[in-house]
Amino acid sequence: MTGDLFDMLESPRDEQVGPGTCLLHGFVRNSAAEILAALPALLEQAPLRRMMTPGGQPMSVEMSQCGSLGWVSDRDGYRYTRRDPLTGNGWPALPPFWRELAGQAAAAAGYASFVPDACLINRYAVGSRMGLHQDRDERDFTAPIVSVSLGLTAIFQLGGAGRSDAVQRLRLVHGDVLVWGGVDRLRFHGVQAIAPGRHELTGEFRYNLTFRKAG
Ligand SMILES: O=C(O)CCC(=O)C(=O)O
Ligand SMILES: [Mn+2]
Repeated sequence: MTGDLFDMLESPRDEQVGPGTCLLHGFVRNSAAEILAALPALLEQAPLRRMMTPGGQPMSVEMSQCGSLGWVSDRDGYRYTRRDPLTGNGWPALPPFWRELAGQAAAAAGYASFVPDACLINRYAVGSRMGLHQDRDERDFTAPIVSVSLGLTAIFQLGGAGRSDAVQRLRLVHGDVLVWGGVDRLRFHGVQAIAPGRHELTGEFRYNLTFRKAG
């Protein structure tokens, strides 16, 4: 059996997990090392930090941003800004090949012409989690969210239109890309506490990149 055929049999196909939600198994697995290699320079310009919730609690996940807009949370609420409040500088530019990969993933999920202007970089240590929320600080909900998983595995909770709707649990492994948009664009979602483990490329962390059209 050739390696390619073996890979095809081993990799599950793209999974339509909701009317507007597609799980692209392993979509960036072969580009993962290259994606991760771009991180240190970005994080040097805009360091990871635990932002405050509007209620004054530090978030569990460490975050940074790149693109012309970056998402910020503090006592004044959630919003996109052109400058990093930590450094006063503009956010680092979105690496062109990240933008291209995000566009390709969106197209594979049925969303043509996706051009993100913001990318949230989330770093989850073991035990970090993200509570159920909607991504609703973007100006235009016609563009999808493209979410790339790297490193340790996550259990992603995909809820419904209401906070207390039942959640579906999706296992997101290194290289998976989850895309949600259309009628699913405002579904609640979150990430369960990351289980202990070690990944050869990311050590004891999970990285998640979410690409958005924010402005
Ligand atoms: O880490 C994930 O898979 C999801 C992250 C997320 O929902 C967000 O950054 O808004
Ligand atoms: Mn989100």
